[in-house]
Amino acid sequence: MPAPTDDVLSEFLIQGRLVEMRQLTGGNINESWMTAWRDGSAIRRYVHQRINTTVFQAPELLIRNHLRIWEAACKSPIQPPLAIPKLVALKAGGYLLITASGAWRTTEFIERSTAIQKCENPAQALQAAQAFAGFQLILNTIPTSEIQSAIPHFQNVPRRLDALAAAVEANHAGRLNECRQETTLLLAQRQLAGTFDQAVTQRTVPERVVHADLKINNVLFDLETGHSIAVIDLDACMPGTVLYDFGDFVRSAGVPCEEDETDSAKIRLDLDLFTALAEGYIGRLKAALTAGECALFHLAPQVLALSLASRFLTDHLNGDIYFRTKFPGHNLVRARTQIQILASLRKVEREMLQIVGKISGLAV
Ligand code: GN1
Ligand code: MG
Repeated sequence: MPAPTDDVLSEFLIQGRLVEMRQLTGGNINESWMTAWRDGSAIRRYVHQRINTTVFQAPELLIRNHLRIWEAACKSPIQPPLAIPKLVALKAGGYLLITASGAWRTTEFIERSTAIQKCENPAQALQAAQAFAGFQLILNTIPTSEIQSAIPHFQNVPRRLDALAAAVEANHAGRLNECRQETTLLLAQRQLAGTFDQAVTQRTVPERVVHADLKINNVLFDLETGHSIAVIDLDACMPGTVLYDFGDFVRSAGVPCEEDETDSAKIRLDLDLFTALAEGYIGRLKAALTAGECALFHLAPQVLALSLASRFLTDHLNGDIYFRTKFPGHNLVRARTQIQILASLRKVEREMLQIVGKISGLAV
């Protein structure tokens, strides 16, 4: 889809002359561009996003949630302070621009920052985890009734298996034969899939507002010090469980490879990275966590690997209609990587339980 044109950019309250524009290619759902504007001697940068309205059917909800979280972040006493993207207003008021070229939103770029695609070492993992925990401390101040999920049932893993079963049944793109083994394996994981829902229903795990996209590339690091300074991509913030977030974080940041890695030697959980992730996240949040949450953190990454594997495979079977793909069969490659992550997590389940037990103070 085309880049934002002048008639889109000129609707936002941005001063100066456009001097640079480049596409940011990291996301699987929305499309993003960064621009730089010269205003006298100052250069200011912005991020413009075309919101995927097939996925986010009520984009105004994203703005409402963002503003509520912004308010909570401004009031938060956490130290060191954590930045989140600041929305840029429209000249006509409001923050969401609907045009023939899409639903547009602009945020200020967080200067002197950089994102990473995978964790290089435990120190980086610890930094990222502390930032996500800090963000959770901010979210903990927002009642769940004040944030509305932009994607219904997003964290419901059993429904992800139902969607996979339906995709198998329909075999829309005629691809079932190449992935029968994977679908059978995933569809057999009903019990694991129900882990969170069961705990929430039994009230051993509370519902909180959570980020729901705790990938390593959603933390920004200070270019000079390497300290984590910001959390970005608030689109999936919704009521849910921190188990979902921690699971997503570990399955992405604890396995030091890309999401479409094919070299099986690289697709395994690194326990040193895991220890740092758990120390930074669970360690910092400890006082706010319940025993029910602490008892399931070691299983959460398995649930998330299962969920994402099912989502990628479903999309492959449906003909790649949800996640952006870079080559034919991309979603199948991604699904296989998550399946291997799931197997790797199973092998070290006991070690993970012990590490979490030590950090949370919960006897194992
Ligand atoms: C999508 O677009 P991105 O990278 O922020 C997806 C997440 C997945 C992730 C996998 C709204 O996030 O749930 O975990 O891809 N976001 C949505 O890389 O579905
Ligand atoms: Mg995202």
